[in-house]
Amino acid sequence: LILENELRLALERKQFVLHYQPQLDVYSGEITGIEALLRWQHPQHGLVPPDRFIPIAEDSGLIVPIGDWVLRAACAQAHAWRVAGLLDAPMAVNLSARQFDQPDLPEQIASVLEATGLPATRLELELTESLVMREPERSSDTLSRCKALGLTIAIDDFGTGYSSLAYLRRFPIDRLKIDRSFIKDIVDEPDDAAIAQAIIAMAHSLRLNVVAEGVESDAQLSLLRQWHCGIYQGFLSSRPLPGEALTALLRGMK
Ligand code: G
Ligand code: G
Ligand code: MN
Ligand code: NA
Repeated sequence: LILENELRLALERKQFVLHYQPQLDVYSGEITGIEALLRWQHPQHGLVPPDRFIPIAEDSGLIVPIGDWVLRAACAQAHAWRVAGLLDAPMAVNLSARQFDQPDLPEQIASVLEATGLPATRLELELTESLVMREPERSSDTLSRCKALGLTIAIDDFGTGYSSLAYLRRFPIDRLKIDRSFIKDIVDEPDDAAIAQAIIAMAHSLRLNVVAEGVESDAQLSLLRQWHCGIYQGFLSSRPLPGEALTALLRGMK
């Protein structure tokens, strides 16, 4: 059982870490982006995954200072890879509802970008479909203010919420991330293949780019290529890795 107070201490004691998962071009294999994923390095329990503590962080409001730490750490890492000449692709950060609802979110982000030196064009925000659909008008306004800074906006876990793509398209968004649950069985289940293919085609016709999540096999990747899904992410290419491990990988690619 994780208590709110433990989370507060974890933040004070700097026990949060980010792992990073590459996003790749389906054709060239080139790294086109990185997603930052939060973990808690617990002194007794080891590495705790976010599902175990983010709900508590959200309920308690602690997700706001934790999220601020995530944003700073991810931007600082992206800037470090840029100046080292290792990677110049955008860093994607997941935002929770509480963070998204902060009235001064765009100003907070602008100040993190300024402090870390990362250009706004190298930061992407991932927001789930259900998050932005809670209050569509308000979301649209917040997203416009973020876009005005130069950020990229991705809709995460796409397909699991209740929005229609046409409705969502009225938001100033750049890309869709097709939820892993739709990608999982595309090789064996014709219905899943049809759904994935339809999402990709519709996204293209609305000029959104598409990322397939949770790609684990070459057979899945080959279908995604066939369907012109531009970008993929998943264990096939890499698990989320600690910063140092990804730095080593990027050095090895030079
Ligand atoms: O990395 P993993 O597959 O365990 O992530 C599980 C869930 O936690 C995903 O839904 C992911 O979006 C979410 N998550 C990971 N890192 C963060 C973060 O920094 N902030 C928020 N709000 N959610 C995150
Ligand atoms: O909800 P979000 O898309 O942010 O969650 C990303 C989560 O998916 C992370 O926790 C990450 O560890 C996990 N993940 C990434 N790639 C794969 C994969 O290929 N297979 C599985 N099972 N999980 C993955
Ligand atoms: Mn995500
Ligand atoms: Na997702």
